[in-house]
Amino acid sequence: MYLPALQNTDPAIRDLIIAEEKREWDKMRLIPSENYASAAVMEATGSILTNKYSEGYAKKRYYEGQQFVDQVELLAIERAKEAFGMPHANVQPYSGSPANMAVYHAVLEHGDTIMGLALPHGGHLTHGWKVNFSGKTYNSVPYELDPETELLNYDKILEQAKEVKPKMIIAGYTAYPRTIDWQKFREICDEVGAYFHADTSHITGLILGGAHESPYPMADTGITTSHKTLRGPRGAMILCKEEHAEKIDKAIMPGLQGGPHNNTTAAIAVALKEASTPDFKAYAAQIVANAKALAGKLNSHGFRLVTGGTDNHLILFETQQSKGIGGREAAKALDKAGIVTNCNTVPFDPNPPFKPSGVRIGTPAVTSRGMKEAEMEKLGDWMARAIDNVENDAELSAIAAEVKELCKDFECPGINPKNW
Ligand code: DSN
Repeated sequence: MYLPALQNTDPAIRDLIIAEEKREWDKMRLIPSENYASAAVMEATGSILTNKYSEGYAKKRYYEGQQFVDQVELLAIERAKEAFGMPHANVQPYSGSPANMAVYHAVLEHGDTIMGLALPHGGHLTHGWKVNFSGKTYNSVPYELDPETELLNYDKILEQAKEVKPKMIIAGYTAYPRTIDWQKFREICDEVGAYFHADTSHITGLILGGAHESPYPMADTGITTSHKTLRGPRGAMILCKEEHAEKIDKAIMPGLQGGPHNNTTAAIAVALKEASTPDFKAYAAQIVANAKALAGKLNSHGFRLVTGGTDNHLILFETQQSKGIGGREAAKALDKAGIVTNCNTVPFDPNPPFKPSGVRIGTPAVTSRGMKEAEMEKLGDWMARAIDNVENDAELSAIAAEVKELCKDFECPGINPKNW
């Protein structure tokens, strides 16, 4: 019997977990922020470390009984410092949003001017979007992508920064398919006297695997979630220069959070260990190779790709003008066809975020299953077929059956179908 204690206590939840495991096994998961955590990461996440309260930091806790939890946290910190090459790491943030909040709280005053990429252009909510705390607490003056190329225009960002004199510039995105020139951001920040804050959440796995340049040690501060390309648990880390360390630690605890989630901290340590292996390097390179192959295939089917392609794990493609199908409609049809994506605005989208013109996809999860370029070719064909048949449920079900058949040959880390 699989999950026997749950079967005894709460069979409804057990059934839903197994149903989700089957969904994750049977479908091509292309949401670029999702992945498969390894069995080792899952064991740490599900461990008894969840039982312990540890407000404070190693050797300076408020409660007793920290003999082992201190070691877990110190190990995670050491691995984070070494992986990113930064002098200070805080591994306690519950996720990316509180991590960003803590950094702003530590180095900014309320009302200070910040510049992050506008949300509809691929920025994150917490990079100064108006409905978010970051846009309400700080004077957010977002930068945008170049209307011609849909790329970051570093000259324009510098021009804007000289005009608005931000205290912080934020780089790192959720829907930008190209590499980021961190050195350019360092130079812009130096020229206007701003802090350079990097949010590498989406691309941390690529950075640690050598498939994207690192913003460190150039950035003053940085955050990353731990569950995207990094493939760890749902959590986050903050990296920073020594001069910000004390303020950032205080901003997390007691400023924003109580006890850290020690089971997550342990799983972050495991993920960082996994990320230091040659296998992880190969995985990072394959993510990019797969994204390029899939992008090429979609392009050949007549989809307009934002920026014309990809250099990382992510592809943003336009469906409204390319095919006369809205992004949401396309994403729903793809889901019925066993291909899980999310609808997304494209830069300068004439349509609102709830009815955007594009679809965002990424290759981290399918790459974790061992899929390669040949599978991406098939995937691109299925996607085009599904979007050509958004109202044809029989055709979408037929594609889903083909997808499921292919998925049978590719194991999902952390899931064992023999358990069912
Ligand atoms: N929700 C994440 C993403 O999908 O990119 C960002 O926080």
